[in-house]
Amino acid sequence: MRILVTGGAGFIGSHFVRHLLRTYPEYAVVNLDKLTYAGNPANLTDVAADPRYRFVHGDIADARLVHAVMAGCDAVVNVAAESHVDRSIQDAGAFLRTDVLGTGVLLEAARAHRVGRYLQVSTDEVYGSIAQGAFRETDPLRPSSPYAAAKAGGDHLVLAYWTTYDLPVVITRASNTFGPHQYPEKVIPLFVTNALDDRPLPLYGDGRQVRDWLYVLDHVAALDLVLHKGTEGEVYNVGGGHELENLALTRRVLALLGKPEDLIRPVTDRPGHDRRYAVDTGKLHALGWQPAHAFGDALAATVAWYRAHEAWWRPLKSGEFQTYYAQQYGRR
Ligand code: NAD
Ligand code: TDX
Repeated sequence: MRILVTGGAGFIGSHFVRHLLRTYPEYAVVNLDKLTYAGNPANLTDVAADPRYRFVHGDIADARLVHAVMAGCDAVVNVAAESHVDRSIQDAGAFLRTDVLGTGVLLEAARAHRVGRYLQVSTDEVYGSIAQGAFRETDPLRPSSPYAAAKAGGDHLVLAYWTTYDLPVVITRASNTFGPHQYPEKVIPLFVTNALDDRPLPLYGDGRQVRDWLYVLDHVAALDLVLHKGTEGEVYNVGGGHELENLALTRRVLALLGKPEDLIRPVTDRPGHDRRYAVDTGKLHALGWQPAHAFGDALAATVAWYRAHEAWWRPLKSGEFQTYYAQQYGRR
């Protein structure tokens, strides 16, 4: 089995590539990644020399390249995306190109090459905010941010290729994911690395927004299960089952680091900020998945990883990141 994984140099993609190579000795994995600011070959140095692994530097929106790379692949897992909500609010262009157009290019190539399975890695953000209860896979999509809208566009295209062409697709919609190798713009790695430097933690609005936290190894186990056992044309929610307000999360991070709570700096809220995400994961549970990592242990392990891997994250917080950070937080 040869699997094309896109975005395999990013956070979730690199964990998924490693998981596939470790779990299935007979599999070959091709990783197509553009190496944007979020793509980092250092995330996969441990598998780089594996003869079953091949890295291709390129763009999923480049149709000619995608057709060449997909030839001979049995399955495609599209993990590649522009993934950060705040950047999509600053400038949505790259989000439309990668998350919508790039998905369309992959689907066309998958159809042409008759791949046996196409997995679209999506997000719970496509449903929008929910005050009570949890979204089911059949609920309408009401994305709030340009990022979420672009991901919803990708999801609609994927399902249209199932309806129109019988392309054997599956979709996962996962909740907020955390763990080692997450780019330090997302809230957990940003707050951990700021706190390690005794810098303020910019908490948006009243800090009472709720996210459902999912450990990255549980997320990739869900991708594995849906890739192999999911029903064609179906969507599967993935949720950690651990809801937490941002303020409570921030306090836990500071406690794990032994840092004072006066590092918390309330700042102007994110425009269109979704109050709460929650997904019903009954369908995936019925397929045989449960989160295997307790939230408290996984958060402690993640904080410890960032503490021990300064050489990984410190270079990422210089250069382009400084410009982004000043634009995002400078006036707040
Ligand atoms: P990330 O930003 O860490 O990684 C994205 C990767 O995609 C990078 O390696 C980047 O170089 C690559 N990429 C971007 N544009 C590309 C293009 N045009 N062509 C080829 N490669 C390109 O993202 P992540 O947090 O690992 O998220 C991965 C996927 O999971 C995304 O589709 C995201 O929507 C989804 N997701 C993420 C979370 C989360 O909490 N991080 C939760 C649910 C779903
Ligand atoms: O500086 C910050 N201050 C703050 O209060 C940042 C970066 C975030 N936050 C808040 C906003 C959210 O309520 O923390 C929460 C989490 O923020 P992010 O880490 O930016 O994640 P979110 O916007 O919830 O989206 C994430 O989960 C779903 C991922 O970035 C998406 O890729 C995924 O689809």
